[in-house]
Amino acid sequence: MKTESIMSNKAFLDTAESLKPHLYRKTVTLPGKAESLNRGDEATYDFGKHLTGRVRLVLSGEGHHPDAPVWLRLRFAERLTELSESLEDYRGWISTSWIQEEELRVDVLPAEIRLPRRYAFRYLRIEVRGISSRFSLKIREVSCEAATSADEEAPEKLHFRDPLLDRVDEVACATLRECMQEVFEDGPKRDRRLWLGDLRLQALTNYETFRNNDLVKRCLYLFAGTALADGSLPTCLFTEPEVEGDDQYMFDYSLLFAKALQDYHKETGDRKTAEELWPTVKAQFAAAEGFFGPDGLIRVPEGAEHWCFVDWNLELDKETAALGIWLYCAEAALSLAETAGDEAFRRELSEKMSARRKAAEALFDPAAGLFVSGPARQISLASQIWAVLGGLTEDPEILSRAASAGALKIVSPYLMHYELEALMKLGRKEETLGVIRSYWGGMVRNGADTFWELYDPEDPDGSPYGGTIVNSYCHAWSCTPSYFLRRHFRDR
Ligand code: RAM
Repeated sequence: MKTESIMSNKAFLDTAESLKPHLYRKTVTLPGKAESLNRGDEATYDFGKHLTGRVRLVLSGEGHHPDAPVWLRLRFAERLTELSESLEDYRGWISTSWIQEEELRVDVLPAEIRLPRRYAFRYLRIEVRGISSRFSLKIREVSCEAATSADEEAPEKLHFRDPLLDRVDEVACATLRECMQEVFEDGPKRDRRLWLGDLRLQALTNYETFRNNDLVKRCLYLFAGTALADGSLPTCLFTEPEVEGDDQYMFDYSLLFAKALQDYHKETGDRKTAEELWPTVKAQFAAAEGFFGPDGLIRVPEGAEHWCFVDWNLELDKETAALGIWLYCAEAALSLAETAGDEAFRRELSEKMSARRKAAEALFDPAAGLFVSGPARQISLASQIWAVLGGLTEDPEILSRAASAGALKIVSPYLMHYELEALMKLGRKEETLGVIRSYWGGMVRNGADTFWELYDPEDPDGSPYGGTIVNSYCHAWSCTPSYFLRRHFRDR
């Protein structure tokens, strides 16, 4: 087997570096407003669409020669509602430094100021916190040089018969475009980095839209290049000042590397990459073994907190979903093993799959007709979705039965994607479309021009981080309606 000699992390990272994308840049300029601003005044600029880029302000003074600095507070927001919250009131556990807010003192006017950071926003509010009473501030111009590695010409505009689907597709494409930077970022506001689970969904949608397949390849090599000593992959990675994997591992994200690689191989036919990264796939299956008990079922490791993601519903028991994810990714690994000519691994894995499918029968509650999870035998939508995708059931009614039984709900568009995959697998095409209309359409009705990190229709402003001000409202794992619509529903 020619690929068994594992390439070094350095060689993987060199390949990733050679695939660094070109960034397309476009400047959007807004003229200043007529009014001049005094202490306590503010002006809000609406750029009309979500932008990711660098901001420039052109300022001047009016009246007496400026005899004191101007003290400004700038707030950037993806949604207008963020401007009604304040940094001081945020009590959540995520760093407040994510909040896109700056204070600035300008000593000399007129001035042209280029802000040093990159922002993700549609709205900019400028507030004058301090200025001498002898002059006023005039904002002459605000502009943003927006950047993306997505070629905007690439996705042809689709025309659905239903205008809501048109809008959902447009917003989904905008979401992905904004997250396509030097890597597939999860969100350009937060966390601005490459996450494995997000990558798989971004790549899928990219194949139907911008088709920057080298960016997918780059991200796959970045992960392979940041593997830990035991070969397992970090759940996310940083690229600045240099590439470094995070120290966190998650069972599901690590395994989804196999699925992302299989998708990429299917899409591009790039066999060399599939072969070079095959040992990385195997290492994820080796790492996953530690989570199985002798009965072939998953056991949450003692004291483990973030061992597996699945969804942001904090009450979720993840054991059954994790088993489904393992089976789903194992299916992908079987096909990659064939490509890599690794017959021994293929045989061993397929035996394990049969045994674990058998073991999973213990997770089925025949009275409820549903899968349960964990010691409390929790019934969740997540467990049913992954039971379907893991091949544990083909029951076309299972998801609707779970919903009627009051199963624990989904809160992230990430898991909603897998619900759509499950519905499609069960042949429920109309319901898939129905969910796109109601769930992603729901965000559109709430004014989204990019799709959000979290959306719970019963609680649109909910956040697992203790405050919406740190939520990301342009989050790539939310972009997959364009994948479904463009692949399966072009005739609607
Ligand atoms: C958040 C980010 C990211 C996601 C992880 C699990 O921190 O939103 O997109 O993959 O959670």
